[in-house]
Amino acid sequence: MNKNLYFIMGTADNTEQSIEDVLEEALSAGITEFQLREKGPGALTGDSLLELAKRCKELCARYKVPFFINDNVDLCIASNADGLHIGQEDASVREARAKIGPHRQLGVSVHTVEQAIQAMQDGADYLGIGPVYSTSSKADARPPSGVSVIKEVHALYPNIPIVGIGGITENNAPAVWEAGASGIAVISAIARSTNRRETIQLFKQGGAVWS
Ligand code: 3NM
Repeated sequence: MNKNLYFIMGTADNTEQSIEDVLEEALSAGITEFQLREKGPGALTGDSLLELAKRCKELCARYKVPFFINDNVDLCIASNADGLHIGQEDASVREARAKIGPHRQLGVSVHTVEQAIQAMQDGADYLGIGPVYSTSSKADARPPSGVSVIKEVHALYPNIPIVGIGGITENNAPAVWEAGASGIAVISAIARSTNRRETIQLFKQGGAVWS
């Protein structure tokens, strides 16, 4: 991953538009990863969730953008997703790696340097570090830690791909790049944008080190 704009969305993140409509617009505007994160009010389950995941996978494939599933190993495999993202409270990293196989990407949310080292040892391909800023998109989010953990992990392991997450907008994104992140993950700034194409362009222009 290198200067990536990683969009995350579920049904609860925009009650006015379908995920497919938002996703298609975001894909055509230049996001580089998509993660389906189906949590909270109105979250789909069972077959309707699987059907949604398959439609998202197809859309992403059309744009050659990797499709990730949040916290659901079975759905990841059933929808033929390109990757899985798990948190500290979800399945163990080793177990998840064993189930999804060596070719799918595995992302793990970490909050400390120790967790970062452990996740990489256990088979993570990239780390999600946050919340950088305060967020209303995650019910059980921790207090924001700014960019300090990103800086710390990046200084110790400059080659580990880090994705900053939590309250990141096109305006505060530059500090996250400067801290050493190779990607920025965003829910509300894109899902709730009233001018999605412009928002995505601003994200892409805003990182001085964007390539
Ligand atoms: N994980 P928004 S913060 C899904 O800190 C998620 O691990 C976080 O949404 C973490 O861009 C977060 O709207 C929510 O703030 C990100």
